[in-house]
Amino acid sequence: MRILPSISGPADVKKLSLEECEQLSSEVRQCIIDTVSHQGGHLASNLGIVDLTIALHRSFESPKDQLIFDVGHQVYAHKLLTGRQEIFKTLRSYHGMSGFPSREESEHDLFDTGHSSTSISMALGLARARDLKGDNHHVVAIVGDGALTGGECYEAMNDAGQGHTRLIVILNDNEMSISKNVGALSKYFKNLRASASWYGGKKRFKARMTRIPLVGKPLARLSENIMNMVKSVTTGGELFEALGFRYLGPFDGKNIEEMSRVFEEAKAITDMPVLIHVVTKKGYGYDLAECQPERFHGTAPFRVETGLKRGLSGSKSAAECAGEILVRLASEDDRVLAVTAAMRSGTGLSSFSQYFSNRFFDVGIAEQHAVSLCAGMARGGFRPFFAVYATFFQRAYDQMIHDVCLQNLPVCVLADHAGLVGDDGKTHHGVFVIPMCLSMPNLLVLAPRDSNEMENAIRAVLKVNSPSVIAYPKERIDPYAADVQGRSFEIGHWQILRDGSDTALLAAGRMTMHAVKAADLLEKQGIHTTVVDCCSLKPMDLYMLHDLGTSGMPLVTIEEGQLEGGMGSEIARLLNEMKLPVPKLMMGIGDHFVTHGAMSCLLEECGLMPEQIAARVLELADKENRINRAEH
Ligand SMILES: Cc1ncc(C[n+]2csc(CCOP(=O)(O)OP(=O)(O)O)c2C)c(N)n1
Repeated sequence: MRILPSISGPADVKKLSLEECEQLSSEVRQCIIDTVSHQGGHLASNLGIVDLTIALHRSFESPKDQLIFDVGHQVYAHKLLTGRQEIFKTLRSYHGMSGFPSREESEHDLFDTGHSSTSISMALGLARARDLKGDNHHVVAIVGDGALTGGECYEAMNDAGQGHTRLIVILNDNEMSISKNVGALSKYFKNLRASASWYGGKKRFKARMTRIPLVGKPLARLSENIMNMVKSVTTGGELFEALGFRYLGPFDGKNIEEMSRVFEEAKAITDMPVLIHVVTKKGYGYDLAECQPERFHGTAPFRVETGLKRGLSGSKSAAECAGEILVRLASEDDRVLAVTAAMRSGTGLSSFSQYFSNRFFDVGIAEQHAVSLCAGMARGGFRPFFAVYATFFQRAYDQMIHDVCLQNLPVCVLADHAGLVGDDGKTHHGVFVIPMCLSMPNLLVLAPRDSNEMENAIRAVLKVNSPSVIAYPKERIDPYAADVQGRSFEIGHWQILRDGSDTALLAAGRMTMHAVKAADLLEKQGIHTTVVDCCSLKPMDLYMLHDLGTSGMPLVTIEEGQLEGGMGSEIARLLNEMKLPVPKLMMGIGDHFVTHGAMSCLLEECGLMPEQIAARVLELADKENRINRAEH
């Protein structure tokens, strides 16, 4: 009999025997494999944490006890055990279940998260709130060894340690971030893990000694004392102890019984925070994911038997194009360096890291550090390129202003996944990057429409001595999105892709091609449209903007980002300064967070599909005509 269907909440998990928990564990894993193979999602991390999640729900009383999963990409088992089995099949689809914790979905999810290394701070906040109110529940942060490369974790531990706050942190150590984990700490965790096999060896040795008649027991005691002395010099959680935590571990993350026992032990420690080190295996239970945890960290739908992706992969992603361009540039210019914050393959830097291993730096999940590091490298005479998803670049807002722009250093941020990203949803859309950057003095902000223009933009910033951000989308991009006559990419210059006299559409990045498609639709309705690629968002092309402003055509701006403080707002501000009419229509994303789902659904929800753009321009043209007729 299957157990999973009978689990409607954590209370049902508590009723199970150990053997039943083990059966539940394989059923949960199977359900995750089946669902992710159809829906796509984070597979390897979720398979690795199943037993730990079951142990958590056996020992703690969620939602009274508060569980906070760092990042939140590994909560599939948690979702399945907290009453969400029915909707699990809709994982990551439009109007379906989120791939991350979601307050809207369940009282067992305390925060909507997707960015790394915040869980210990949030847990400490909850623990302090509990103590101030005189409540008595447990607060538990579950954080990966990758997430623990993020500095905020240490800010939080430093703070928790000083206050002796009662708090449980579980380190879910699978030796992996998305790729192999990096940094000195990953070596430290390796030593701690080595002590796990040491523990196992010690247990087996002691058991064997004890079986020797008469002298066995005293000998076992003596040898244990000696072993403990050796251990205290070689291993232990000194780092965490120095931060004021009690360190327990490492423990086997597949052993539900042992974890349950340790959790009970941790619950009884009330005078200080506790860190429990649990060793898990990414991809556990699905051979292909165990062997290729990086490939299966986040995956598109795939065939379970072969692991191959369903559907054709088509042309290159924008990230892959950027990576190839950087390889070309690095072979021409020794000053070119590449930096990633734990996203080597995601940002297309795998080849670069192989060809130029001494000019490639993976700093861990540390975007703030990455930006300041680039500032230092640029100050030292190099040309660092920091490739980062736009949403994670938000982390480094101040470093970008203070360490890069204020110093006017030639650091280039390749802001990948700019605009909407689809299935990952609200925590991952790169829709704030343009508004964030437009206000930074000295910064060049560029949004090329295709990979050819991307190369031109990257080459252009290498020729100047300024900080820059080059934003491009997640999706695959064409080498030549539009057949353009005339000049190609130049900083501070826009390009006219269609020349019409009725309306002018101003767009950048991916939206440029939506504007071209909308113009083609409008042409069929007899409306002749000018389409301007505003590829240089800062500085803007003031001459062309002036010409457009004086042309008498109604202007329409189209952007795949927040309207507040975005491209359209800036164009309106500049036109207003020129005392010219501001745009008649500004299309983009309003003052809200956009949900998850297929890209086409999200673009449609935001009114940014070519047909929708054309329809709104038609409406505008009708309105303008009526006004003109009334005036004459
Ligand atoms: C600030 C930030 N940067 C980058 C990422 C992308 N990211 C998602 S999961 C992950 C690796 C996390 O590793 P770990 O915490 O060890 O969890 P695991 O997947 O190994 O279980 C990264 C880099 C992110 N979510 N947030």
